[in-house]
Amino acid sequence: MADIEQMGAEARARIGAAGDLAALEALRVEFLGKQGSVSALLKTLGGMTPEERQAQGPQIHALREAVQDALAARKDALESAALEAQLAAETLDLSLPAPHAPAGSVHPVSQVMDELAEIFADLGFAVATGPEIEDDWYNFTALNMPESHPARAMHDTFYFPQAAPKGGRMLLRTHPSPVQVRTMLEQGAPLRIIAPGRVYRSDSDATHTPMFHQVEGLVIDRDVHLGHLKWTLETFFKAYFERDDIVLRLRPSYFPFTEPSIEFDVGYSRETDRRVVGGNGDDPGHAWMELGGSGMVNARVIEFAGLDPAEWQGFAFGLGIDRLAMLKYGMNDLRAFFDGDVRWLRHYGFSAFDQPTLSGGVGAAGVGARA
Ligand code: FA5
Repeated sequence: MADIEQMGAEARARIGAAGDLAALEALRVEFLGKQGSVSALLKTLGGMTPEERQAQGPQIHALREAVQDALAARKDALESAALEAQLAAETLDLSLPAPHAPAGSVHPVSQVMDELAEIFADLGFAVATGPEIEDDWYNFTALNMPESHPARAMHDTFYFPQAAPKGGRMLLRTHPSPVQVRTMLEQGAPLRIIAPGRVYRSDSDATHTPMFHQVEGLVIDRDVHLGHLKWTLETFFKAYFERDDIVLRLRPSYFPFTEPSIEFDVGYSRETDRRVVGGNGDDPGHAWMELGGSGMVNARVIEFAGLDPAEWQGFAFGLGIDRLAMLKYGMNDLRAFFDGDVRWLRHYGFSAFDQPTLSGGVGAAGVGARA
């Protein structure tokens, strides 16, 4: 009995002195493990007479409990001491200012694309898309430009070596006009869509870059005429530039996929930056900038797209988005759009919170709140 009490006192003393959790675990194994000294005592109970067991059993069980309690208490004490030490070492001053986080900005081209989608959505146009790596057939043939058609040469096309499934070679689309054909084939008529996106041509100067952006528009319905096209373009430009005095100069032109075809220009100020001005581009200090091409969809294209031209007509237009951005926000050179210079982006970029809305004035928030 005295032995058991002494064992208990020694075990408690050693547990109380354990310096860390590893030492404590070693003591647990020493006392309570399979080969442990307290476990060995418990095993002796089996070989005792009932009287001996009655006398010694409670002490041996009490010893085991005392050792278990001492181990748990020491573990708690060691763990809270470790936590206190950690808290003392890791100070966090919540009154310090937040570290500088580099703020990104929305590229003007993305902003203008959102503005376009907002204005055309209000006129009932849905957004359609198509691949940038395009089949020769959709980019040219179905748009009434068979192989060896002279208009193909105007596009300075980037070709891939691979043959295209529908003939010719694969290419980087030179305009989003193939989306016209793809959408008519997929959805039939009537249709009212815009297709904004990247296009590619081997071309480079202050108003031409090898990759640029266009938005294609297409309306297919019964009884559509040139007046609808003119109204749509004028309504769009007034909403986009947010001024009612925009004058469009319409010039007869030629595109194989429209008949008749019209190119349109707006006046801009040549004296300061290239910014759109209302009124006549022929006024002193002003000039005209070509913004896009358009026309009534050629009957051949409607046939290629699987529709009956006797029943369905329509108009289409293609606008240079980069030039639209240039004229609204006053950039001088298109090439800087794609240099990735953060100083340019900081100056001309938009805050991600400037979502263009018609009710808020498309783009008006952007001008005042550049990132
Ligand atoms: C076309 O691409 C026709 N697909 C437009 C069209 C669509 C006509 C539907 C009729 C019906 P064009 O090659 O002119 O047309 O280009 C249209 C506009 O894209 C130009 O007016 C100009 O604003 C812009 N653009 C053309 N080339 C470049 C370039 N290299 N860099 C920047 N903008 C360009």
